[in-house]
Amino acid sequence: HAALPLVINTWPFKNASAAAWSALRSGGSALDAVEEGCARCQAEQCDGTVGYGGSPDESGETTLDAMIIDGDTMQAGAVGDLRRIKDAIGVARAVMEHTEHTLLVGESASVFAENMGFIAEDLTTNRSVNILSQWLKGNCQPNYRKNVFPDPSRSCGPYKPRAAARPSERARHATARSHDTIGMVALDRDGHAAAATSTNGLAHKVPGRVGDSPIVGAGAYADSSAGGAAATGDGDIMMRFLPSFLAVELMRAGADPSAACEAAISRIRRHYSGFFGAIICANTTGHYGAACNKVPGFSQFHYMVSDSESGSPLLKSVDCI
Ligand code: SD4
Repeated sequence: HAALPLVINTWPFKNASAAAWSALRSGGSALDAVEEGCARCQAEQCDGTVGYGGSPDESGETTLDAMIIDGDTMQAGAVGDLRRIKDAIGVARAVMEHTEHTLLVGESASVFAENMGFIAEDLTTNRSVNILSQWLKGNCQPNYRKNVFPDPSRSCGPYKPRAAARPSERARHATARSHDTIGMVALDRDGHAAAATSTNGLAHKVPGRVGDSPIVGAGAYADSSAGGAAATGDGDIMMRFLPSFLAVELMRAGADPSAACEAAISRIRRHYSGFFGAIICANTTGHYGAACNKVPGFSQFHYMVSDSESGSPLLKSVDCI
């Protein structure tokens, strides 16, 4: 199925695939394509897990992580814990193009964005207020503090430190499974690669938490001499293994994309058999693949591909290993 140009992205985010595809077809670079694809998801609030108004942290604020990498020049830009700015992928690209840095975080990233002309606005919506208030009421999912125990006077909400107790890993994964991130890889007609991610992370995260998505080699990676990859899932675990970097390096060494994706998942599984996660991979000849870790409630992963054979976004799925 080698048919360049090609766009591949995590989850069934069809309009994002279409946006990236039309950027490529109208002569845009792979870099433009992944930015436009992620921007579409941010504007549409894909699954409530990309863009504003989703996954409020413990304090109720939605904060964004995003990254973009150019596999030709190996330039990259990223933002973590970005506040009050909707277009996280646009800010990531501005970091790449207008600074010598790779990653800006938190309030300072927002100030940078405002200085670059991005509009500051509240990212809260009725939906995110509702998610927070359900959580505070006790109709909640676990939070992300280790070695802590809920205030006994309420069954959830902000947690009090207490020694030697921790939320179960199982509960943590059940929460993570409802969260998706857009991760996208594009290859132009000549096999030039780019990758990008955009997410609002995990609901009820500890304020300041930054996931895998804006970390080069973790959330995504691209190198035009080998290919690209992007990951989704429990970023706190996945970022310890640089799965996107690993998959690209395995493709460089000759692995086919499916095998490279599976190996990246297997590496994490050696330590965290119950982790929630998936990865997509494409090599410079336009072959692609995906893999996911099979856990209760997650046995198949859906992703989108647009290539010159299909000419439009196609929904693909892979059985988890
Ligand atoms: C994160 N990796 O912030 C993201 C969330 C995600 O499917 O992809 N969930 O950890």
